Amino acid sequence: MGGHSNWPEWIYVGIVIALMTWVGAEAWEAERLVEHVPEDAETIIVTGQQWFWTFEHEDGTKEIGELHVETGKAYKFEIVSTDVIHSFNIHDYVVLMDAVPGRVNTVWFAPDAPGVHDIQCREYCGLIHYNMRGTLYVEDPA
Ligand SMILES: [Cu+2]
Repeated sequence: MGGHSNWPEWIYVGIVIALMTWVGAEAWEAERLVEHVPEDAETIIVTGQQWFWTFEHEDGTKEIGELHVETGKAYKFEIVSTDVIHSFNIHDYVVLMDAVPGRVNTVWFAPDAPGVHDIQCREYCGLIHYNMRGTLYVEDPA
């Protein structure tokens, strides 16, 4: 045993472990926030088909090609397809989820300000794919 001390190395190891724990916890929290659908979210069934989107609200109201939602609420999209693979995209709200035949994909969002936004299909799905668009209307509650 020379006069060598290990404590600088142990401090270094401790700092590395603390940093890795912190980065891991941050990533886990971000993941949880993105994945966790709020309890009170309203469900909207989104159906993709060649070449339009249909939206069905919880009360049974259906909209084709346009979707009306309110600020201050959270919405869970249950996304399905009746034919080929589409991809539901609200670019302004960073909503992007595939619509796959035979399964239900979910994604949620909570619009915060009134406005009008584009909805589009992000997966080439046939001849008129380019026209598979819709409009999102975010309105303040009446
Ligand atoms: Cu499509």
